[in-house]
Amino acid sequence: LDRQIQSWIDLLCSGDARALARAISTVENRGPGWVALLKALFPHTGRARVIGITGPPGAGKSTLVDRLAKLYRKMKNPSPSRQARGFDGAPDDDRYRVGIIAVDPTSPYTGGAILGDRIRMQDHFADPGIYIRSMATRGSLGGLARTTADVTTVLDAAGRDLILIETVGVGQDEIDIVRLADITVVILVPGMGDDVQMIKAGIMEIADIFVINKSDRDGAERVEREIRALQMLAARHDGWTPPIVKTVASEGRGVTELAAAVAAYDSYLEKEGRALKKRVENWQERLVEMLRDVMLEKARAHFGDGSMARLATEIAEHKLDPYTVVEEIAARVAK
Ligand SMILES: Nc1nc2c(ncn2[C@@H]2O[C@H](COP(=O)(O)OP(=O)(O)OP(=O)(O)O)[C@@H](O)[C@H]2O)c(=O)[nH]1
Ligand SMILES: [Mg+2]
Repeated sequence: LDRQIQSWIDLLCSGDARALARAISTVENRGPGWVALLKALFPHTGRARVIGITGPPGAGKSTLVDRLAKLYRKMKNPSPSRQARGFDGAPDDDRYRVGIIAVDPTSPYTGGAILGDRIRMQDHFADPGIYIRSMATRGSLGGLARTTADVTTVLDAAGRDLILIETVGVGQDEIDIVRLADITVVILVPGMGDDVQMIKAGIMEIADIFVINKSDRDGAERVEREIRALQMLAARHDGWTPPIVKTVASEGRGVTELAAAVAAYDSYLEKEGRALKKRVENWQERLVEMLRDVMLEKARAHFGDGSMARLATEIAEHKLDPYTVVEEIAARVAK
């Protein structure tokens, strides 16, 4: 099995798209050997920049991600991680290679592989330098945020220099997902009304860059003023003031400016070890989650799902107290 995994990984690291797809499926479905695979892949990771892109439904996230990916494909990567290794037969190996994870997507991309079997046959005409994966599985086995993190690991190992993660910015899952990003872009649009309240609540504080998309519509200035007002109220601890970039994604306007803002934040991160610090914070949270998963799984294996229900019944009927139950389960799992 070890040798099998090794040759699989060699294929994957050389940029083979089929090996990549298989690895992602294995990780996503928690299929046989998924932990062994991630363990083996981890040493090959840490090079990719992960960019989280979030915002309300229909804000133009997919359109913008698509434009951004195509722009990066035209840009020379100053430090290509796998020089001249022949990437899927693509001659432009010195360009950025992009991976896109679309979480719960509703609209398709045109850049690389496209969502859904219906249009998957277009793969042949697409740029192998853009790999797109959709994750539409709510309540996925590992939890959406953790699965997304693991898929990011796979893409990183596969030599994707930039990984763009699109999520609809609504729930805790989405906030967790953008937390695993190095750079978080929050997209707003004019005329959101009450949505701004939602944005204020959680998303506001995670934005490294703001985008006002659909700036061809009335009200872009007003959104900009609102963001500035909120920024005055709550300055970031690290001293970074998130820039505001106006875009019209459907026409490709402002995309170069967005890439410049990303680059600016990237160099800011590189200073004073900020990137590392952020990753330490991310890992601290992820470690706790991973531990919780493993412990829970052990507890479940020990008792079986049915006995959890039985214990719950006995607690509800006050025949048992929950504190003792948890103590006993923990003691058994620890053995
Ligand atoms: N007027 C205008 N329309 C845009 C702009 N950007 C995107 N759109 C349109 O807005 C619609 C939604 O765009 P998507 O890119 O699918 O938006 P999304 O945020 O990915 O949507 P969900 O994934 O469903 O949340 C599409 O019809 C786009 O063509 C823009 O800058 N101006
Ligand atoms: Mg979308």
